[in-house]
Amino acid sequence: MPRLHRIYLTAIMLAIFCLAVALPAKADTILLNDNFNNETPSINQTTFANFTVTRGSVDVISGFSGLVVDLDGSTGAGGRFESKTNFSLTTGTYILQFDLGNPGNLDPVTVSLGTAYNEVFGPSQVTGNPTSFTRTINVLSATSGRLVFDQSGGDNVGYYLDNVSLTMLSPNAPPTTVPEPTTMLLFGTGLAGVGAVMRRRRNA
Ligand SMILES: [Ca+2]
Ligand SMILES: [Ca+2]
Ligand SMILES: [Ca+2]
Repeated sequence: MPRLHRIYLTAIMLAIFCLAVALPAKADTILLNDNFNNETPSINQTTFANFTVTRGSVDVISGFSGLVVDLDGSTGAGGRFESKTNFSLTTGTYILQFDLGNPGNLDPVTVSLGTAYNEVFGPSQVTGNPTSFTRTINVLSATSGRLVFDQSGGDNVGYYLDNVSLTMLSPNAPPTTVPEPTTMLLFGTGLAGVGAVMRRRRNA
């Protein structure tokens, strides 16, 4: 193989290797995934696989995707719907997803995950049936917390909750990962090598 081609090939291989190092394999951890379809339909339901009702009441009813949870039950007091698990949140990135449907409810619901996340959803956010939400939560120092859906009001009409999931991304997964400076340096060296070969070829 001519020397020029060998240098060119080496530079390309180096660049590919550096890219592979900068993008490690993903291994996400699903902490919670619940579509409520195995619950028992009932007004003022108190028994759930993954949640407890710690204030007011909620209903389990047929909704847009099998069974859903009406966050304002039938007792005139909006529900506080809290995960049984007190999640241990190590430093990293978490993805929270859930669907909210709006059957004409005007009262906001507060969604929280310990001190790591807190957001209020009202009628201007929950417009469809269902409206899907995805939130990226960056935990900067280790903490713990339960996932809570706290429905205000007490007119027996709340948001419909469904398809709740919480996933911890692998420690090195995008979008928070910044490649190590040494990796970027190697990658840069590889590109510089390719550039030098290209220039030499042009000048030949
Ligand atoms: Ca469902
Ligand atoms: Ca209700
Ligand atoms: Ca309401």
